[in-house]
Amino acid sequence: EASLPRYRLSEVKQHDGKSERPWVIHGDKVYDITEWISAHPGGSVILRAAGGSIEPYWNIFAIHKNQYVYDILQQYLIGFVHPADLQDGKPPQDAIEDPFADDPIRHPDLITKTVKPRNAETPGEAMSAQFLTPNDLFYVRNHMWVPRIAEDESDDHLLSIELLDGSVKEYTLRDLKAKFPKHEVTAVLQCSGNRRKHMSEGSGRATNGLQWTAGAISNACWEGVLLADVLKDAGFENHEGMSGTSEVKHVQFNGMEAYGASIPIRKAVDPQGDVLLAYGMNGKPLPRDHGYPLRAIVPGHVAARSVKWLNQITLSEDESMSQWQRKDYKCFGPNQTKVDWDKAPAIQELPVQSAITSLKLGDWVKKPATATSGADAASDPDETATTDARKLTLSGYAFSGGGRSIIRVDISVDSGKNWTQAYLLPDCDPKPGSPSLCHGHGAWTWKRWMYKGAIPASVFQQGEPEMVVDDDSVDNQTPTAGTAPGSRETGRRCTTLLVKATDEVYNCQPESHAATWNFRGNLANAWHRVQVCSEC
Ligand code: MTE
Ligand code: MO
Repeated sequence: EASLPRYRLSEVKQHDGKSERPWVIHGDKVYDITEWISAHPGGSVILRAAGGSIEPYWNIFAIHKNQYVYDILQQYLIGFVHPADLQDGKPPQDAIEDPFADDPIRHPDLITKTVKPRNAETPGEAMSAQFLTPNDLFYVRNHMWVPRIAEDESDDHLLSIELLDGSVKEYTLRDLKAKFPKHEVTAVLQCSGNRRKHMSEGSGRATNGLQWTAGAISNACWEGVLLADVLKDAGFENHEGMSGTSEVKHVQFNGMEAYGASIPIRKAVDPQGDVLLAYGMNGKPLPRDHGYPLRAIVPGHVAARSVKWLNQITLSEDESMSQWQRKDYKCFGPNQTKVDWDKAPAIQELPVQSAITSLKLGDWVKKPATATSGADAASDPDETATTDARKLTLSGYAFSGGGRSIIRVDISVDSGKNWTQAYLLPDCDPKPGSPSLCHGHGAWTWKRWMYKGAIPASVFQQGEPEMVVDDDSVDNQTPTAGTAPGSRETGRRCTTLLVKATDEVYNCQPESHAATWNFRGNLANAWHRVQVCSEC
């Protein structure tokens, strides 16, 4: 080893992803990875690191921090970094490229969870205010950096489709737009980790993963071509393999930065499934964060399957080999923490979900206020027994996977003793000039709801509520706590507001997170609880 040459960083830099012999640095060592590229499990994405240090990439793909990976790399050692370019035995920090340096600028109102990679929630009021989430307020979930495709090159963006027999068809984005009819589908994307923080706090048990509140969900109108049309053109017969020995069971999607996932073929070719290869979002080109220039949109399924920066589709008997298909997005029982990943199916269709995204406590009113739009609020038995009540306006979303529509949203202002129904808002955005609405074959969109009513004074309980509540995702517009007129008692009095939704096949949400707790914190969909307090 000692006899190996020393290379200046400037020389290493010339061996970038475009050179004939790409090199990478790890520590003070230089490797020629030319031979590794075809065998690298993550594919040619390793070229992203070529010409510089591989460490920032390995920090993203934690899988590399394994001895066997170092052993592989060791085979490709060709020399060392020149001592003149080393500080404390390593290339200086500013010589190491930041994989995220080219990420786009984001809207300041997004609620940032992590900066590198970018993960950010849609603010509560943006979810309540519009049926279609504006592009720059749509939640962002990136596992890696954002690939860059120049605007004038986006029509040349290449999608390759590999059939079961190994043959490959290629389409540029220009081909897709020219060859296939344009379709518009309005669909929600919801991350499998939406409300994970509620699960952690509500169950009192920590979960692995980003601690999202209720904002890892958004709704947009997507424009693109139908995956089913493209697969047919590429030579896939819907009934292929029925008589043969092999059969296509999954459609694997790959993104340019090495993210991958798959969906069952049944969903991909379902004429009512509305799976898109999308290039537009709310009447504009896809923003970079959301997959520019091309992404899959799989309505009704967990958003992890809607692969962004899509450049490769593979028809296969098997699911995608990626960790996002084989691990990560699966659920186990509350007692199961050391698991055999293969024993659980990958999450596809989503369960029923709802959340409060905006809350406004109004004035105390002398007479019990009856609901103006909460359908059954007037029959609330508690209300007739009180003399004072505090006005309340709530809004939020409800959604169910698989195209199942929401039939009812139930609200309780007294921790679940009494229930009433929220008003389900019409889907269109009434503002003139807003993007035209587009509909698919299923209920792929969220249902926004509104509740206007009042909380009887008797409902506010002294002391802390027994339940841990989830309220930090809610846009709480109550300026300061008010005072119940005529009350002689003092102290903090609280109640818990609840929302739960039911879908068209009568699926409903679990009462507690404890019952559906899973160590990865996936599919947190227990009743959303928000505590409100008044000083009396
Ligand atoms: N596709 C690629 N290429 N890379 C990613 O990191 N994240 C997935 C999915 N598709 C991801 C991806 C996950 S987990 C989610 S929740 C959605 O994209 C988020 O889509 P959005 O950022 O447009 O909201
Ligand atoms: Mo996700």
